[in-house]
Amino acid sequence: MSQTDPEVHPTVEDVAEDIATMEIRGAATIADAAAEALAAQAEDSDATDPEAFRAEMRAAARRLRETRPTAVSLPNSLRYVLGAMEGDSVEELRESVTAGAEEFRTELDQAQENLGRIGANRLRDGDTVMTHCHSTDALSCVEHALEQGKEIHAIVKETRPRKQGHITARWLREMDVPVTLIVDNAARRYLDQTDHVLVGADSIAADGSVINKVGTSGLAVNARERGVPIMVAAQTLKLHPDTMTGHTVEIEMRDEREVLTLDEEDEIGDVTVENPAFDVTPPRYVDAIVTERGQFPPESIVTLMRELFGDQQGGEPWEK
Ligand code: RI2
Repeated sequence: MSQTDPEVHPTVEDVAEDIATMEIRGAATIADAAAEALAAQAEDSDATDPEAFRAEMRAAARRLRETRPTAVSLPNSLRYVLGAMEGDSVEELRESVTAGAEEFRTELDQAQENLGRIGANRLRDGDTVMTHCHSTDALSCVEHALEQGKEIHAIVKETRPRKQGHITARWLREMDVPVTLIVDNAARRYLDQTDHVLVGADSIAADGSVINKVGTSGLAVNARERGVPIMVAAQTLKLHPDTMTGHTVEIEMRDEREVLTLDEEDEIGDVTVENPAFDVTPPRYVDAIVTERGQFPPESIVTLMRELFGDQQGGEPWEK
């Protein structure tokens, strides 16, 4: 935060902290929490003039933006809510922000539902999906397949270092889906028993590359070699507008202690630990990107991006 930035609301501070520490995680969930936090900032603001109110909202958005760099759902959410901010008085501005946040959150839920219904059509009765990490968009496809009366089995990768596969296993069990949990290194062996690799995305680039939890690209290469289709469930909130103008997606590097505890390091000796949270799967390893607007071969996702973002240029609303 710069010296001149106004104070942000404690809810914004808490949500930012929870996103950074991954108490709140998953691209869609992060976007939802960020929109809710902006609404809290707007509701409780005691700014007396419109410019002070706008400055507070920008400071809150900046604080949320700086937490994690890779999932574009976060800046897309902030852009949506701040883009809705309009009015001449504090009251008008406040109302426009809270209404924008509510609308965003409703659309997010709706998009996930619609995406799930489309993705479910790719799954046949009796299919086995292999999952990586935990994606609410991916699980929406399974949920809708079950609603269509299909029986689905799941092979769930543990997903080191944070074992987010455990969250997926829990959700699937709540849906009564039979789950086989495997360590990441066993994935290739179990591809023989898999009908679809089903993953989510944190960002999708204009060339159709999929940025998702580290390990996705290796899984996709192995799946392609075994002839198993790779399906990416990603609502359009995951499309990264900056990649249309040549920018690349920053890959978050997380704390080395997620990989190696201090005690473990004491035993091993001094080592360098690298802990990238995400990797990039090139479009040639992806069969379909399933969005709420239909399913797309990765190479054609750019047409949807042009339609959604147009020639969107210039700085972000929180940078003014
Ligand atoms: P949904 C997660 O990142 C995973 O990489 C997951 O595939 C992706 O977000 C999308 O999740 P992290 O926040 O939006 O766990 O589909 O690092 O829930």
